[in-house]
Amino acid sequence: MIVIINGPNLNLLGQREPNVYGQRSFEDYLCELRQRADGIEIMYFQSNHEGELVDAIQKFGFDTSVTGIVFNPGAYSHYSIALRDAVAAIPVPVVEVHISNIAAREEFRHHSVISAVCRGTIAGLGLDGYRLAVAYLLAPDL
Ligand code: CA2
Repeated sequence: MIVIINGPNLNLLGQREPNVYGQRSFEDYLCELRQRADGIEIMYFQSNHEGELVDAIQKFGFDTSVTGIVFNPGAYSHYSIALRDAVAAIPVPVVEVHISNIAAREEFRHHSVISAVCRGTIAGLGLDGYRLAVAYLLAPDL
């Protein structure tokens, strides 16, 4: 199983700021991703609350049936040491995804405190970043 975890405000995808985040809701995108995943189960969790995200990282991160976690921590990327510590504590590999190119945006978005404890980071490729992260986690040695 692959788990996708989205952080704060990502429930608003498709409703606001289409110039930055696109016009598609995550649920709509997830439907297509699941169809393309060819029988691989993709679990989805979104929360606007830091502690709930820590709980989810711990829950899925110690679950032996989880192959990998795709994590978009949203704005928490830039300052949540609690989420960084949670990711650092788990054995399941985590790929960080950002829909927008955070390096090309405001200075405060340039640094993610989560990146260093992730297997890798994909940023700026829109929702396609999630598909690429799932593909990597399913075949990291290819
Ligand atoms: O680019 C990304 O994926 C971000 O993680 C998105 C976060 C932002 O704080 C990070 O710097 C980069 C914000 C998500 C907000 O999503 C919205 C979607 C639609 C309308 C309003 C917000």
